[in-house]
Amino acid sequence: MLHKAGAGHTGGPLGMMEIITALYFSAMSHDPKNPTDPDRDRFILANGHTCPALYVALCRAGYFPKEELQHLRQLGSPLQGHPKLNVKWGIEMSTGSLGQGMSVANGIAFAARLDKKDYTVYSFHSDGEAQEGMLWEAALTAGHHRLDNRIGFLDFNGIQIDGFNKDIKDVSPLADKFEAFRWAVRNIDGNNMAEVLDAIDWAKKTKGKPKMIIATTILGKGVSIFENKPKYHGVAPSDEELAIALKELGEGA
Ligand SMILES: Cc1ncc(C[n+]2csc(CCOP(=O)(O)OP(=O)(O)O)c2C)c(N)n1
Repeated sequence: MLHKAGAGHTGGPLGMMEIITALYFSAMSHDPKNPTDPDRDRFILANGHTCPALYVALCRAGYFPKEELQHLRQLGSPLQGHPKLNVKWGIEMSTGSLGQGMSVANGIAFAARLDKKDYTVYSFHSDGEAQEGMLWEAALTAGHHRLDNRIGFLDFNGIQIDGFNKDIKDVSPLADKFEAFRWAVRNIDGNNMAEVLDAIDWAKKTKGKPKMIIATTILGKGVSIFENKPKYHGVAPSDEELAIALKELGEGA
């Protein structure tokens, strides 16, 4: 998909596939045949640039046909380079401006409380995004209001657009920060499916607070030439790189 588009973000999506898979194929209550169900769980991809991960999950779940993936980033396609609100295709919010997703997720969680609905609002964030002040304002709001219908993930791959997070503006220690903002926090290896599933189970059972799962992941996971390399934050694979990637991912070159 990214190779065809000739542009886009390769590394982040590869590193978050275990979490996205666990959410859409195990944890979340959703039905592609009834996408506007008022009782569905919601998912907000705050680091919207990683949307190829979301698009493949939504496609595989049955929200839209596979051919549509070939139109990534083309004018007129619903699958833009950053998510565009389209509930029928499972896209719950336009995102990409880093920092805003936490507020959006809180708003939906407040709506659930007012409507006396018991759906869960999941949000997904990144370490680069955690440099945005707005994220912390919203984290404070969720903690203060004990929004326990909120489950967040923070993808700590240590890389952002210009290099390594620790060199640019270190967001550590994240667990201490969220705990200080009255969230329940769990640290996991986000590329270990058993740990991901166990953490979601923990988050669903933990009441009285919003929950944040801080997931250490590897940018570009599964493809040796991409892994942990800041360059692959935001470039699409070349012909040669695509062949290597597909081979290593077991899809055949
Ligand atoms: C408010 C805002 N400022 C700047 C950007 C440009 N931008 C896009 S991705 C990115 C880096 C984000 O870091 P992270 O999500 O940790 O990167 P990844 O893990 O995907 O490499 C930046 C600064 C943006 N999308 N929104």
